[in-house]
Amino acid sequence: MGKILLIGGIGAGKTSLKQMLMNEHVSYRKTQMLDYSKVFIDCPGEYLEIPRFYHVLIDASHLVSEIWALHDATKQRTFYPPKFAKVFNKPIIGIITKVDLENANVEKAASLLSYAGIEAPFYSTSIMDKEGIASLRIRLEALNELHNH
Ligand SMILES: Nc1nc2c(ncn2[C@@H]2O[C@H](COP(=O)(O)OP(=O)(O)O)[C@@H](O)[C@H]2O)c(=O)[nH]1
Ligand SMILES: [Mg+2]
Repeated sequence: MGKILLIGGIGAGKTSLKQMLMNEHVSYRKTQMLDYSKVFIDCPGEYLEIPRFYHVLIDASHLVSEIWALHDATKQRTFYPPKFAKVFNKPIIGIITKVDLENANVEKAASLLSYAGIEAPFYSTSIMDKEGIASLRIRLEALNELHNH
């Protein structure tokens, strides 16, 4: 099973994106604990924001085939430490969320993801107008195809 670990700060849009991709009803509910669904491991944002929880993310990364690192396009600062991507021994892709919002700054978000050691190109997404959702769904299907053989 090609599982995916979702990481990102509180409110970055991890649960919304997961719900949209899993065709779940998108509703706002803060994640209280690791949510092991079939495909995604969805962690509370605190695990990225509070360094003493980093080990939980690192442990969870051993269970997945890739990591999706989210950054909210409206946030001018990042919780990712420099080169954070390098602590994981798994492929990691960058996803810029909330690009529909007026104050979204995609270039700034891209530079913050690069600072975290994540390589471009990044996916720009919105759950409001569904930008980037089809590309991510294709990636998800390809990953599952690969790991189910
Ligand atoms: N405008 C807009 N709001 C979003 C988007 N994605 C998530 N949100 C909102 O951002 C808030 C936090 O989302 P959530 O998925 O709970 O973030 P999480 O803490 O990373 O799981 C919620 O109010 C969502 O409705 C998006 O693409 N566009
Ligand atoms: Mg959540």
